[in-house]
Amino acid sequence: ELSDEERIFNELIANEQRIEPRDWMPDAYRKTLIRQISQHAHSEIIGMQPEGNWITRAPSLKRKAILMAKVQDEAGHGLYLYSAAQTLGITRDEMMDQLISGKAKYSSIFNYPTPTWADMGAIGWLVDGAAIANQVPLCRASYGPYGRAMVRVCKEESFHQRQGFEILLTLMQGSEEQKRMAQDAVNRWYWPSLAMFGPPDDQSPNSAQSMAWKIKRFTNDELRQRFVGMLVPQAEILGVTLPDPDLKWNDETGEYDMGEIDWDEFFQVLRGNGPCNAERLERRRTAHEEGAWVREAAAEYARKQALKTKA
Ligand code: FAQ
Repeated sequence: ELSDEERIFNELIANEQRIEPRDWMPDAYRKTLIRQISQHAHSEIIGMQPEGNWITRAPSLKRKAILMAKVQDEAGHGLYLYSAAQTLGITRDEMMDQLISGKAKYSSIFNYPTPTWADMGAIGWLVDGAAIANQVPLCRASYGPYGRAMVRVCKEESFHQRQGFEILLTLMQGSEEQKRMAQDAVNRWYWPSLAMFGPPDDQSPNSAQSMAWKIKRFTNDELRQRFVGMLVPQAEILGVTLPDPDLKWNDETGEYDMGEIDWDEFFQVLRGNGPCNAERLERRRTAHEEGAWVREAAAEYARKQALKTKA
């Protein structure tokens, strides 16, 4: 026998309506949203580091201004998403503790290094491209604050994706050395960007329930497939090669066949053993410690303001 609350919840989901913070929801729904939204927020915040690495070395004032704006957008997305997660009853402090203690997950992709300027192009094109493919359907997520956050985030990611594409296009029209640098960055980011969509469907424990709740609208493999379909014509325009010798159009399935992702590598990165996991966490911890005085000052200011309004 379903309770009235459960019946109302199920009807809202069935009718494509939204669950809002004060609505009743199953504990497991709340938990999975806190998990996904907080991981997503952490990804945005950690995701500032690989590109932050190039702000001081961008090749021109214009490139520097664009890169700074992009990295600031990522901070904004993170804060926006932390706020959405807070509507579910977790505090910012709890999430921050989970992140800096190394307990929380964030996207595997941000544990790879950015040795060259072309990496800024490859991140925008491939990483933001994958983020858009994954997040456009999340604009219809059943939880209101998350879906609405995604609308704005996706608009900004589209700009990010184009700026990355344009960096690569400029390099591909440059010297032989610049072309080599662009191709090398694409070679390094291609496979990790495909892994961003998560494990294959038969190894994705959360997908079925999240789809039933209409948080996720497509499976990991469906979105990955769609992403590859978007990349192929864009790679042709750029003149870069996608580093998958098995990538080939299949007339029967109407999709691209592709090579096998290195899932061992993916799970190693999730366990903390990627090339930059330790560095990313260490940097985040230091930034948190260095920011302590800002939090203290803000709290003190708020305390004094509250006293003033009382007086
Ligand atoms: N990395 O059962 P599933 C960005 C975990 S874009 C690390 O399939 P689910 C923008 C997963 O959490 C990147 N962990 O899980 C940007 C789960 O672990 P748990 C962020 C991963 O949730 C661009 C376990 O594996 N985007 O930041 C990954 O149904 C450029 C089993 O997996 C989002 O977070 C991974 N790649 O599907 C910023 C999008 N994949 O929690 C800066 C929202 C899976 O059970 C620069 N999230 N795992 O311990 C989602 O759409 C979903 O959470 C998926 C995973 C699709 C990522």
